[in-house]
Amino acid sequence: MTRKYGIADTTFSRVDMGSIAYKVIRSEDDEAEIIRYTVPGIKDLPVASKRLIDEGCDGVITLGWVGKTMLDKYSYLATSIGLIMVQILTSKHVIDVTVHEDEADDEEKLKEIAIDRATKHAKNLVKLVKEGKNALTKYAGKGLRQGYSNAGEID
Ligand code: RDL
Ligand code: RDL
Repeated sequence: MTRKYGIADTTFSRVDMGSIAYKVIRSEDDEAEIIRYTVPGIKDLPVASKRLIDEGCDGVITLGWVGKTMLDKYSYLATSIGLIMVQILTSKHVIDVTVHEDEADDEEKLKEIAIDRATKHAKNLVKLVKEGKNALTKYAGKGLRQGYSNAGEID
């Protein structure tokens, strides 16, 4: 059966992470079907994810961008709870890639974080969908990070 991946992204985002996720998923799973759904902002991502799963996606990656204000941060908290609810209701992974605008001062660094985070999590999603529960077990406890270099294991 063809594996099916969903990509949910936003027009609010300042980096086109949806296209990055698309390319990574395509190169990691060349037979896959990929459906992309672009919405205005992060609070629209939970329903977009749910609809992608209802359409048969085995897993979804969301790509969101959070502004600097408290209101933006509350919007992300609501979004995150919504995305977790979608996962619980559907028993499917919704891998949440979020870039917080205050993670870096300059735009180049923010873009770097966005590309790294979207790329690494797209790979994580493909592994989880293709191989299941133990796909990431060989990396357990390794201090892996997305958006930055890895923190590493404490020995
Ligand atoms: O449903 C339409 C909008 O309410 C929805 O798209 C929101 O996610 C938009 N939005 C905010 O209202 C907000 O206060 C966003 C942010 N902050 C944000 O930081 N990032 C977004 N959307 O993607
Ligand atoms: O769905 C993919 C990720 O969003 C998810 O794995 C998160 O749990 C990753 N994550 C954060 O986004 C974050 O801001 C983690 C932490 N902080 C954290 O402190 N510890 C984690 N994950 O294990």
